[in-house]
Amino acid sequence: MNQKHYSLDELGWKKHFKDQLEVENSTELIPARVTMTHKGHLVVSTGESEMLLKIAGKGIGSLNEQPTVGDWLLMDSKTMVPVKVLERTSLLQRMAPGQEIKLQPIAANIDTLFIVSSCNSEFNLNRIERYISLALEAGINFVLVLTKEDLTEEAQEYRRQAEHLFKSLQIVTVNGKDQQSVKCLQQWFKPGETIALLGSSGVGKTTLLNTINGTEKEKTGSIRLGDDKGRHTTTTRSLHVMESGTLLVDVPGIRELQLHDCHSGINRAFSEIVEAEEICRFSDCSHEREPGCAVREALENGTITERRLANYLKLKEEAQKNTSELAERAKRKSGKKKKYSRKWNK
Ligand SMILES: Nc1nc2c(ncn2[C@@H]2O[C@H](COP(=O)(O)OP(=O)(O)OP(=O)(O)O)[C@@H](O)[C@H]2O)c(=O)[nH]1
Ligand SMILES: [Mg+2]
Ligand SMILES: [Zn+2]
Repeated sequence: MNQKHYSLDELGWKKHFKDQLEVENSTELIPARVTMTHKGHLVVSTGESEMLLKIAGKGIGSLNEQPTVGDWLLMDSKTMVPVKVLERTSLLQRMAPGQEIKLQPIAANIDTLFIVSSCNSEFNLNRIERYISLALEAGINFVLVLTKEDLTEEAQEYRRQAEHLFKSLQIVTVNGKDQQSVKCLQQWFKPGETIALLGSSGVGKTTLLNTINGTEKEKTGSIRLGDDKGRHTTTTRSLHVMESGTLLVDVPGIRELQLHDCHSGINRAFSEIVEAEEICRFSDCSHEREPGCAVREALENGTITERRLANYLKLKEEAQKNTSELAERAKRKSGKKKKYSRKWNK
């Protein structure tokens, strides 16, 4: 963030958070928003000043949640130690990449998600459906932003393909490097509202931020020739106040967006399949060969596509597997705790 001073409202302080502070009924607590997270530390802003907080071991002190960019914290006004993460209006999270089975918060208190994808070989319908499911699960507004329209003659073809992904999906095609071109995004810019930019590395998230901001402040990086893959240029999650009063969150490119506990999001993202499933005669139907299966029928008459059905089944299975593995892990952990406390109580 820049050095300017902001009011709490300008940082996105809303009634939902004010109400929680009132319940605390303490003049010793002051709110601050997480404006940056990086390995080992995070930065919070009270509007008046910014502070760097170290994350020791698993988290910060005894906080009730692992804070992420966009979160509101209550700080002890004397020690400036965070004592609480306020309940969020929304949370975008995924399975953490790597071996360990755990969740990773991506960004909190987001009002609108810009799903950023490019008009090149990065464009992938299955992947966009993941982001749509995530936004629907989080209960937030979402827009598909297709960048690099200036590098292809086919931008409208990309848009046309994406239109079928969700009823009345909001889609814009832009040249993220051009100020005139990104003006179409202004319709979602509202003071105090927070927008997150999410997508693969190299799609131009930081470029969009810089162009909207009118500065080249944040580092961008070229993509590889041949496969259009980015180089993971951005390594921090950061929140920026735009001139319009909107707050933009830029995050590192996402390699893999593994979903968990996303049942309602997936169902809403694939409603035509769920509708066919509901009228299917067989409660345990695999929708593969069963004669009279309503899903097969919908495939034949074109209401459902093979691609969407396959992606729907894949996402559902993945989300279920991740949810049960997380539950299993939590059970194991609480079992261990009980064992220790029993030992100590002897
Ligand atoms: N021609 C053109 N180039 C673009 C556009 N958007 C981004 N680029 C270029 O694409 C490359 C990647 O852009 P970045 O903004 O660094 O991408 P990013 O999504 O932030 O990538 P990570 O930080 O790695 O996640 C840079 O060379 C940009 O100049 C666009 O709309 N048109
Ligand atoms: Mg970036
Ligand atoms: Zn069936």
